[in-house]
Amino acid sequence: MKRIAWMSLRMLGLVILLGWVMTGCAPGEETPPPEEAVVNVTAGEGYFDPDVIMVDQGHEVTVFIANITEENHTFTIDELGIDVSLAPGEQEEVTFTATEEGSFEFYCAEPGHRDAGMYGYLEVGEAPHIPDDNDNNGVY
Ligand SMILES: [Cu+2]
Repeated sequence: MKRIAWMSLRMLGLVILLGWVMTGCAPGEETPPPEEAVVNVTAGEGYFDPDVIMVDQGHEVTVFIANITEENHTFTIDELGIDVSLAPGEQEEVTFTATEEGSFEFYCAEPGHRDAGMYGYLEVGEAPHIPDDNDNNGVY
């Protein structure tokens, strides 16, 4: 009895695995879910680190922004409608899909901060453009 249960459990596993492999490889079917890129950005006194973020087009990008200063900052990308406010010491995250190729400036919208150096660029490249973005969180 126990042996039968064990066998059927293994069969079930095999069926699930087979189904997964088949749906994963079937050509011409629905497109796979977007790949994800996670990026950590520090908002410092007069800078963002990193100041260049590279991701592949079509990827779902999550940016964690940590404000390590005593001031308010924002993480703003006009073209993508992103405008995240960060209180002193606060951490926020924003998720978006990089649908368009191109170079998008991100900056801090607090008066004078952009001029002081709080800006950088999100570079959305033609996929696949980074061989393995898991090694470095998509950041170069
Ligand atoms: Cu700022």
